[in-house]
Amino acid sequence: MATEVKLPALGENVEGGDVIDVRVKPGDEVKEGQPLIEVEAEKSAVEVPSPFAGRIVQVLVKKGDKVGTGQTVATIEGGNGKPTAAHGMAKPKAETAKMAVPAEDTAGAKRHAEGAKPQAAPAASDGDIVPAGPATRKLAREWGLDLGQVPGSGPMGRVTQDDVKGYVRELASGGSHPPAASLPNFEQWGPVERKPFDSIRKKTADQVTLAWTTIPHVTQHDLADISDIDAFRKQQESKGPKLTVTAFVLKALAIVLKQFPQFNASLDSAQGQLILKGYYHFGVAVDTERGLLVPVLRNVDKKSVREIAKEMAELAERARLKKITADDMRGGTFTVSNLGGIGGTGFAPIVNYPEVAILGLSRARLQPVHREGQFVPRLLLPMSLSYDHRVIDGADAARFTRRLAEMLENPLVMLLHA
Ligand code: CAO
Repeated sequence: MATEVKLPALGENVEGGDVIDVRVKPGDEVKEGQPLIEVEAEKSAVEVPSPFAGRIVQVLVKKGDKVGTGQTVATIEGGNGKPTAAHGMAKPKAETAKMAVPAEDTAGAKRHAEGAKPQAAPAASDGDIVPAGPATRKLAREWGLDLGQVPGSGPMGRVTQDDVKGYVRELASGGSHPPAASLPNFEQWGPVERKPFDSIRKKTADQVTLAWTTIPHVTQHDLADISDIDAFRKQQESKGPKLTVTAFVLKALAIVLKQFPQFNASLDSAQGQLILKGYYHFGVAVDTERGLLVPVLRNVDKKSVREIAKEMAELAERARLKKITADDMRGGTFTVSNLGGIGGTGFAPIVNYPEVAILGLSRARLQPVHREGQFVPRLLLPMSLSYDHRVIDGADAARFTRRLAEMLENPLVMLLHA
């Protein structure tokens, strides 16, 4: 018999939200904890996971629908309608086979930013199964946390990703988060406008806070002479999709990352492992009207510069037309942020957690370079590599940016690499 999956309470005084993504269709086999739909409520996205493994019988909502708390969103058969023990639900009831896991940390960050005391159940004691979803467990493992120490704010003390992230921030700030300083009444000095902090802004805020509080950052700067690449780009202008600076950098990066695999990695501190990834999927920061989005270009190492340029332009266009999906922004191994179209001489980007390095590009400028006894004008591209110092040493970062610069200075060398 099929079991109904209902929309759980999404937060205090939140009666429902808008369906922004439907991840399954009838007939799909789903695993316990696998997201079924994504709902935006109070401008933050919430994934509604499958309460148990089974087969989807019906999906009763579609993208754009408004759904209320308690409304049936799907029916599933199999799994006895009960979450398994591995899922961490202690004493499941029929009603508790409905749960939501925040896709990204928003409530936790907000709670801490506001300096309010978390409304959380006490941490589980030794021997208890800590109720938490697979994504939360993974997050805790990545940080080397004992989930039992994290107070859970969900139903029946369930630990959410928010709780884990909030707990990490609290540890990072020395154990007790200082209350946010109260703001003065700005209106006393003149007119002000109060605008809501929208969901993309909130997600960006959470992501950068997470990265900044978790990763010890260092930034390495270097310059790459891209005069020859620029001349070639211009020469190719009439022959198909525009070859951009970003496309050449992405291509060179895929080669250099194979030589420096620790930069294409994630740190699993719980397992004491560095996870070296054998695929090269690069996030590219795109400036959109709605704010920063980072779609991922996949298998860059297997693509030509022309293909990369074309795909990059399509991805950026989709991002700007609001056609990008959550999946388009997942699975990146390294990120590039090119602010050179706007200007600047250098900046220190924040690593896109759980990656370990990010490359920032600033505006390439003609500069005098001393060569064979005279100064010649060359186009120099400023590169700023921020990296996780737990994983990467400064000397390797300097070698990495130098190798990348050499690759861009002698683009023919790229032909020698697979
Ligand atoms: N140096 C000099 N000129 C550059 C350059 C650089 N590093 N990067 C781009 N340009 C030039 C381009 O050649 C283009 O000039 P022409 O039209 O004369 O050829 C112009 O600047 C605009 O380029 P672009 O921005 O479209 O370049 P792109 O296709 O290489 O970049 C993208 C695509 C998506 C990276 C870019 O549009 C973008 O959104 N950048 C902003 C990223 C961002 O917001 N980062 C911050 C994240 S952290 O807060």
